[in-house]
Amino acid sequence: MKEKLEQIKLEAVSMLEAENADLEQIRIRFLGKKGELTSVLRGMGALSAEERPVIGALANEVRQYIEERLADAAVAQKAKENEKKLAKEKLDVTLPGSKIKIGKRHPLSQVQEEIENIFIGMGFEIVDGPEVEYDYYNFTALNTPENHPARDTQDTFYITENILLRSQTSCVQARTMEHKAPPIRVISPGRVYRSDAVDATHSPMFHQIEGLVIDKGITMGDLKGTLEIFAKNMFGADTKIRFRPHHFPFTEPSAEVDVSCFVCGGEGCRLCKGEGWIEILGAGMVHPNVLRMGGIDPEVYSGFAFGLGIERVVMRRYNIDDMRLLYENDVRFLEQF
Ligand code: 2U9
Repeated sequence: MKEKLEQIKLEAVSMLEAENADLEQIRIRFLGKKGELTSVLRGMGALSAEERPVIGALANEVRQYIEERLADAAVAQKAKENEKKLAKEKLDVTLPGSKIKIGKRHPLSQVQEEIENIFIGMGFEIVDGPEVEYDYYNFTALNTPENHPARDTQDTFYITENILLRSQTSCVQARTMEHKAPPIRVISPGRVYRSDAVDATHSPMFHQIEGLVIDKGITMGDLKGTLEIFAKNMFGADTKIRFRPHHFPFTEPSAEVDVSCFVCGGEGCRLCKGEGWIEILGAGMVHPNVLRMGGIDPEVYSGFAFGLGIERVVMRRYNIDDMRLLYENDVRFLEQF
């Protein structure tokens, strides 16, 4: 029996040393209920009283030995597995990385933000409103008569008889007057829609920024001063502005506002077509009817308003001769700005 136990021990060791040994199978074969060691212990009844404790002790020793070697083998196998896994997951940090293309903001967004920052610097707040608007806020509240050509379905996109796509952002300011008491100092940037065919200078959707200031004692001098500061910040410290009389239903008096050409400084060049001036803005003193409809007493308060098309500024500044380029999203064009 002693020899049998030694044989079991040797056999177990040799199996454990084999590559990829199946440890569970070895455990069952030698230590399991029907295993070889168990069957030796069962046969101990046939031994003499002197032999029994000797063989019993040896059997326990062999069992303990096999158990320990099984545990060692399990640790070794796990370590080998981990090593293999790590080798597989090894990262070559010296490999060149794949270049990430970083985009940038669209020139329309860049210029819009630049204009916003100039007015924020002068204490203006940015206000936002719906692009789908009632004709009341787009026209009526802005003193636009029922028969005005801008109300024509040829010029404005109507959704129903009294709901439309806003044709100017002035409606946001008309709404502001209703819920905010003066002093009011706001600008409203955003998309506007007009029923125009697409060509080099027209698009049925474009971007505007309009401004509104209402307080006691506001004069045309405040309007001129504000727009002059804007023009100098936007186009350069030497920029001058010029007002030409015009007509808008929502302002009286109204003016078109030119800035001195930022390429030639007023001498006359290709950009300003020899004029020395570039038309950029529309402006005027808020019509008393507009104040009244906004719930503001024109006997107490006065105000000025102005508006500009962002596309026009971008096109002039970067000498872009076709507006469609701004909407095509061709990266070769956009990455230049
Ligand atoms: C209220 C009262 C008056 C906003 C104004 C203009 C003049 C103007 C155009 C310039 C080019 C729009 O993009 S464009 O076609 N805008 O000339 N806008 S005064 O007047 C207002 C606004 C709100 C309550």
